[in-house]
Order: sequence, then structure tokens, then C-alpha cells
Amino acid sequence: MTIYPAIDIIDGKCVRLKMGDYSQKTVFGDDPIAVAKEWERLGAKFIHIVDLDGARSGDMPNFDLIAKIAKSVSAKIEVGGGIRDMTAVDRYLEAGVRRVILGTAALRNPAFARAAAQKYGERVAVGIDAKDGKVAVSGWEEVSSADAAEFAKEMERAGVKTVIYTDIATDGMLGGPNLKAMKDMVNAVGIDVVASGGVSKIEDVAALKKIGVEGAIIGKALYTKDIDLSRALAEAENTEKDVNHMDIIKSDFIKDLKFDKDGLIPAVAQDSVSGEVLMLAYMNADSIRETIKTGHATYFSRSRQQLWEKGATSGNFQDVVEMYVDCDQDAIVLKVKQTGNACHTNNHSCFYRRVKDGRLEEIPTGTAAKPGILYDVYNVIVDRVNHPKKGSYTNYLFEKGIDKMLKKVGEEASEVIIASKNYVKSEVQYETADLLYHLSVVLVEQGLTWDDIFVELQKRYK
Ligand code: AMZ
Repeated sequence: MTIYPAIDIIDGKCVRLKMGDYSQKTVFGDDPIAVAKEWERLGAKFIHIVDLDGARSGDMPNFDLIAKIAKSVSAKIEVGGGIRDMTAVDRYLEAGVRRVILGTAALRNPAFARAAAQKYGERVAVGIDAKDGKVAVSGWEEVSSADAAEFAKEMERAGVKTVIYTDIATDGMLGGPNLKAMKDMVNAVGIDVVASGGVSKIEDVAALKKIGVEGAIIGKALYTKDIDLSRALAEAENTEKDVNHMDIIKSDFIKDLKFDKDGLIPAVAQDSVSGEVLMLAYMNADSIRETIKTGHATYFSRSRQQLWEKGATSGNFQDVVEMYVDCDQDAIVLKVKQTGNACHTNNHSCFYRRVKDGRLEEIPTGTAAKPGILYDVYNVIVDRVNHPKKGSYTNYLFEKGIDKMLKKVGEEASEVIIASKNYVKSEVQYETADLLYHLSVVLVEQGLTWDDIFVELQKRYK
């Protein structure tokens, strides 16, 4: 999936609006060229630029600046805002812009969008900006009666290869994308859909990727530093195939399962990393097939009497890593990579109530994620290396180098030895945690991950 960092321009400056409202403007920088260079330095391959003055006025007051940006970076540039006729399209594309975005003009004059798409193919995209499903134009100050999905289909028929779909209500609000609207759009058309609006955390990128959009535009969250662009790019590019064991499962096994009288079988979802039990749900034969086909846990909802892809509305998808069938063939275990929380109560696991001394008590879930915390610590160390922080002990270790790190590992190991010899459990616990942190530092320094270590351990486990 492509990540498009966004640069919106008003009066030559880099700004962000809330829900496209020109009166709710924050200026994030005086130099959009410097911003584009920074996005490129962090790895962006495609940058999304909007001339907001142009979108409102219908001409291109920031053309020279945008042409200059296109010349200053080797990342591809797409531009929207004020492109209303073929001359405008020609000018931008000749200036080195990779793709133009038509908004107002495409809605008002579909024949023009068709002609532009015929002339320039994939170098023309249509921006569909929706308020309650209806297309907004002219800087979003006018809402038409056109239905967003219908208009997208019309543009597909006209030969347009990409629609950039913005949900105005979420744009600039940092509240997460409208996954349902995006999914509906992906389902409505066969061409590429780029999602825009509300992306505010790394999990949003993962959730959008699962929906099948070609790309995601990220704006405000980059400027507020809620999202680190390099991490978003890594998340988007991560093509790791999660369903690696599925191939060996023959669909025949389904007919041997013991479904209950309603055709259902209980399925327990377990976190594939921490081993934490996340939830219990029910599957029928179709949902098992769907799970195998898509790699996303899909259950059968007993209340709604229909297939239910976990995460379809909440974004809390479950990528299935492995599936197990029990000895009596009447229960299933799915080992999953859980995005966000599994439970609708916002607890990580549905089993957040423990019976203690005959009574129920609530316990924080997710904290039992044993190796999970090692990944978290490891990721913080990597983050410190990439973005040094003043006063950071981790950065201090990296400045001193490997000898200092190894000295610390030796010291912490000795502390574990002493604490264990003294049989003081709390100290063994404390010193072992110190040792694991310092080992994590050494792993980062050596270019190894905890996964490498776990794979090695797994080999020895008989
Ligand atoms: O934020 C806004 N008010 C806004 C915005 N981001 N208004 C328009 N636009 C963008 C559209 C599209 O990329 O998302 O301008 C482009 C469309 O411009 P035009 O001039 O073709 O309608």
C-alpha cells in the first residue's frame, strides 16, 4: 500500500484544516519545499499536495511553488485544487507532477474527466470528497446531490484509474478513518481507491491496508507527530504473509468437524505472540472457508445471524496465523495477530474478569502478554536510535558503544546471579528485567530481533 504524506497549501504556506473548514486553519510551516524534502528523506515515494486556494477559487495561485516542489524532490507528486480544464492538467503534468487530481471539474463536467483520463491514463485521478455520502466541491464549500459511490462508478466507466476518497467528517480530526465508508467505496468500484481523512495512528494504516485500499493519505497526524512517517511506510510495505500454515489445510477437514444443531462450532481466538486467550466466538462452515480464503478471522454472529468479519466495523481485525482443531473435532483455536482490542468493552481480551476467592475481579488484560513486552521495549530502543531524545539512557548506551553495552550485560547477569543465590525473588525479578532490557539494546546494536532469538529457541524445543 502507498502512503501519501499530505501538504496542503494556502498563501504559499503549509496548513491543515479541520473538516476542510478554511476558518479552522493551523499553519504548520512556511516552507512547503522543505516539508516535501523531509517527507522524502523519511522514505515517502509519493506526496499528495492540495492547493487549497485553488480549490476554492478555481484557478492555480500556488502553481509555481508546486512546480518547484516537483523539481526539488524525486518522490512522485500528485496535485489537486483548482485544476478545472485541460490546459491546467497539461501545465501540471509538464511541470513534472506525476498525477493530477480533478475534483470540482470532474463532477461538473464528467466529459472533461473522461477526456483527461483518455489523454493521460493513470496520471489522472478523481478526488471524491464526501459529506454524508454526497460529493462536496469548490473547496468543500458546496455539497452536491451526487452520491459518492455512484459518481465513483461513473468515473470508472469514464476510464479513470484512481479515486481519492476523502471522508470530510473525519478529515483533520485525528479520530481515525471512516473504515466503513472506505470499505464500501472499495467494494463499489474495481479501480484503485486512495483513502483520505482521519488517519491518526499506526493501527489506522494497518486497518486501511486490510480493507484493500491502494493507498492512504496522512496529513495532520504527521505534523502533530501522532504518526511517525517511517513507521507508517514500514507498516504499509509490510508484505509478510501471515497465513503461512493455511496452505496445508485441506478444505475436506471441514466436513469432519462436529458442528452443533445450528451448524456452529466454538472458536477460541488466542494471541499468537503472547499466548493470551482473547475471545470465544462461533464459526460455521462458510465462516471457516472465508477465514482460510482471506486470512482474517470471520465468525458467525448468532445475534445477527450472519457472517461477521472481526474488525470490519471496529478496525480491530484478527490476522490468522494458525488454526487448530481439537481432538474431538468440536472446537477450534485460531492463533491470531490482534489489531487493537479483541473485546468490544475495549479490554484487550474478553476474559478480563478473574474469579478470585470465589468472587469476580477485573484485571487489566494485555499485560499478561509475556514476550509482547519484549517487542515493545525493543521497538522503543529502535525508536530512540532513530529519534534520539535528550537525557535518554538508551541513547547514552549507543553513544558509548558496544563495549559499554556488554559491560552492562555482564553486570546485570551478575546481579541476577547474586539475587538468585540469595533467594530474594523480588530482586531476581528486578535484575532479570534489567538484563533483558540490556540484551534488547545489544540485539538492536547487532541487527537482530527477538524473533530471531525465539526462532532459535523454538528449534530446541522438543
Ligand atoms: O480541505 C478542503 N477544503 C479541500 C480539499 N482538501 N477542498 C478541496 N480539497 C481537495 C480535494 C481534491 O484533492 O480533496 O482539492 C482537490 C480538488 O480540487 P478541485 O479544485 O478540483 O475541486
